[in-house]
Amino acid sequence: MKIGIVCYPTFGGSGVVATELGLELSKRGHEIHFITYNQPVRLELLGNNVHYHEVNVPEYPLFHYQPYELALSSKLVDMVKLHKIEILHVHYAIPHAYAAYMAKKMLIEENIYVPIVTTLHGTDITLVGSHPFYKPAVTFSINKSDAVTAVSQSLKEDTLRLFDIKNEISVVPNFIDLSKYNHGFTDCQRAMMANDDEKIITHISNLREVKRVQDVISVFYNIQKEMPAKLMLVGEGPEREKLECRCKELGITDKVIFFGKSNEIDKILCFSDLFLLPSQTESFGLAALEAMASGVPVISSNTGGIPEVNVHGISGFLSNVGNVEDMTKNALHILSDDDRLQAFKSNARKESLKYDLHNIVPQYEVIYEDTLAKC
Ligand code: GMT
Repeated sequence: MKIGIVCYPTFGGSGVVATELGLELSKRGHEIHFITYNQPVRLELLGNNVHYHEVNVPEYPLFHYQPYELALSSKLVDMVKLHKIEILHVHYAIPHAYAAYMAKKMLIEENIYVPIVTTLHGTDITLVGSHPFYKPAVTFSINKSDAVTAVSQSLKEDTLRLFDIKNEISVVPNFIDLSKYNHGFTDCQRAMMANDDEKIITHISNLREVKRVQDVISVFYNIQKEMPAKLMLVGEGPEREKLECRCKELGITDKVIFFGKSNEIDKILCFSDLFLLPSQTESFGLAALEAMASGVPVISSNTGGIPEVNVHGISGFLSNVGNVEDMTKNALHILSDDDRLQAFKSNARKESLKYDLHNIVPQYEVIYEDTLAKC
């Protein structure tokens, strides 16, 4: 199949999933066209089957807001015609599903029919999409998609609760390429980060308020009072300055490493002992799955789709949002006994196996085939 993929090319989970999906589909013989405003961060290899088409939005002083949707839908029309793209798969409803629908309508005028598969990722539904300013357009574009998928059962339920949806929503969970998380200890650079007796705690996110990174700092502060430990914070975002100030106030600056954005999270996870994800809302928690694939147990909140990924008492523990005391108790329970830590590490890796891309990507292929067959 010739598949056009629209996504955010940034470090966010939706862009990562879309990129990994495209790369795997290309290995399975499909011709993939990424259509977005920058080369996706994990798109390192452009082979014969993988193409990237940049959407340009020329600045014009009359426009207070530059019309990205318009530029994207025009680009989609051009690329569908030029490369004979058969299906468009858009990740994150806003504004991608809307722009794809406009492209589809323009193409119908030229007797070209290209169906749209929309994948909902989380904040496009729970935070941004349900805002009254966007809600009618999001409802419309979900209902006009030829197929709709959500990355967790929880996100599907949220979508049905928050919007008036007439379309069927299939749950296709996020996935990872487990082979990338299979490091032997030879690849690990633990010694550069911490002493042998120090436990390494990690958090990876875009450091936005919804991630509750202040809770990460609080849990870590409690842990390091009980045992030697270091905190690795990976990612960039609006909360960073506040977090640095908080670490200073608590006197733990020398124990907290801010990595910024990283393309090598597997290398950081491979020397981690525990992963913290105390988010306010989380449709899936791809970062938690990436940690588990590296054999890192997860202490998380029990919000949204996280309980579908992190299994309480097996791959880690779940607590109510904001319950720092419970998260601390659970973290210390895992970290304070080496045999127990090893058992949780091995369970975390085992639980991640069901999300291997070889199990999940074929589910998208079936959706594409069914959608094309219906046209
Ligand atoms: O907030 C983020 O983590 C970024 C956001 C995105 O769209 O890139 O992530 C959402 O999609 C990810 C991939 O499907 C999910 O793993 C995240 O849980 C989801 N984030 C939220 O729901 C807050």
